[in-house]
Amino acid sequence: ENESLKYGSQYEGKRQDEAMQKFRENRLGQFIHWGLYAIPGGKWDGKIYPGAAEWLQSWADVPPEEWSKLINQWNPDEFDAQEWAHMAKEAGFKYMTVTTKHHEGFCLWPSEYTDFDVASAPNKTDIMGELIDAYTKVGIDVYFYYSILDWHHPDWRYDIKSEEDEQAFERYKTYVDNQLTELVERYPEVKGFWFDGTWDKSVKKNGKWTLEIQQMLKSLKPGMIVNSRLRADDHGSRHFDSNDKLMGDYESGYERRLPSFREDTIVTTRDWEAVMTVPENQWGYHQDWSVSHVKSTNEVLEWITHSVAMGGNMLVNIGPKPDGTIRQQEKTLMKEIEQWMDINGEAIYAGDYLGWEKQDWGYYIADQKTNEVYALVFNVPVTQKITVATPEGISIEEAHPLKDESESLKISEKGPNEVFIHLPQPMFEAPYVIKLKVSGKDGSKGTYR
Ligand code: H79
Repeated sequence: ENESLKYGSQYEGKRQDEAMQKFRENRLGQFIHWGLYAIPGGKWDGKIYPGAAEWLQSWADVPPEEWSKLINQWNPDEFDAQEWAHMAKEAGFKYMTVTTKHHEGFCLWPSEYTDFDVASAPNKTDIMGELIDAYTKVGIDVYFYYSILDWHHPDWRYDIKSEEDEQAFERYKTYVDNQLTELVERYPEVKGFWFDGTWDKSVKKNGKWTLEIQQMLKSLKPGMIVNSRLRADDHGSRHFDSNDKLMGDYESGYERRLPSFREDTIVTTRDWEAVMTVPENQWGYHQDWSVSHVKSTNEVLEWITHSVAMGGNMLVNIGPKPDGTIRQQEKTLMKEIEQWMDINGEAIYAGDYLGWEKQDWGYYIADQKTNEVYALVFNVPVTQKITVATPEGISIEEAHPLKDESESLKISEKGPNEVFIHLPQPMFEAPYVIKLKVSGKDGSKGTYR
């Protein structure tokens, strides 16, 4: 029996309006983490901290007064928003989410409500303004990351235990409301918000406020898209309310991890987005990437594919340097994503869960609009053949590699409702994508759904 909640889920099922459909079809996005933390880049007082660079203030126990002096070194003189946007466009990113303010509290736009912002730094460039203009101009949707947790603001509280805490947190709420309104009014092109830093008791005790933020953003701009991480309900239940219903417009709990095909196929019934780092756990710029494994391009492509194959989106993160340039490893990664997406992007954009039995060689992706089916091969069997097992009444008529669609791959019968698709020699250097022509029970093509 469902309990009646005042601040729980607001609607059932997936949003079907145009803005949400666009979000869902974008599938591949770029995440950008930029702030003062890029300046020390994981190093404080001569010591390298292997933890996430944007958390250095916490790892090194730096008092906010000391951390805030970094503002005097904010000098991204090489920053070129158009160059970033161009690179992202070429790589095939359809949307971009950028930190307006991370946990450190530094604001990358000139804010009326604080001096801890770019307007008070040596280089006063309105970073948000330049980015949203440049990205929007090349056709990339822009979303704003905003951390509720704030290590700089004197009124932020982790919990509310006294009258004084309550008053302080009320002031903090007003600060956030003002800044969010300011962001939407200054940058009306913004498509949505990605909230973070909402796990503390203070926020859990303010479920009502998290709903009010969501409603305020939607009234400021109809169609606004807000992630589930913002939300807490009447009892402090997060992402999902006490009746287990999703809050916000899509689930944003998959951070540096992905749902399992065995246990988590429930995700395919809702909208969701995963976010990933290229090193093990570095979002902001860290000067020493040797502190952890750095994912290869093929690994990144597998994370993207895995998400889309389960009906989700993926944000791939970059952490620009303090001077405004992007590190070579990230540029190379984007170039290689571009080379793969140029050929295989049609399998990713508007891709969706297919529901056929998962095979060890890789992933199926269904197209949301065209009824196409793609097989994305990551693990090549020694037999040089992949198994495709179809639901009853569905058969595979043709198989064409996206590399060259005029080529046909041999199909042979393996068993009832099971075929082999014969792969070409030699080994692949990148995930190999095959477009399958499928026929349904009545012999007509594309009727499998
Ligand atoms: O912005 C990036 C990260 O900095 C931020 N989210 C991504 C997108 C992030 N970092 N860590 N987390 C989110 C997860 C939070 C972990 C926590 Fe904790 C565990 C918060 C509370 C328990 C670490 C340990 C911080 C406090 C205790």
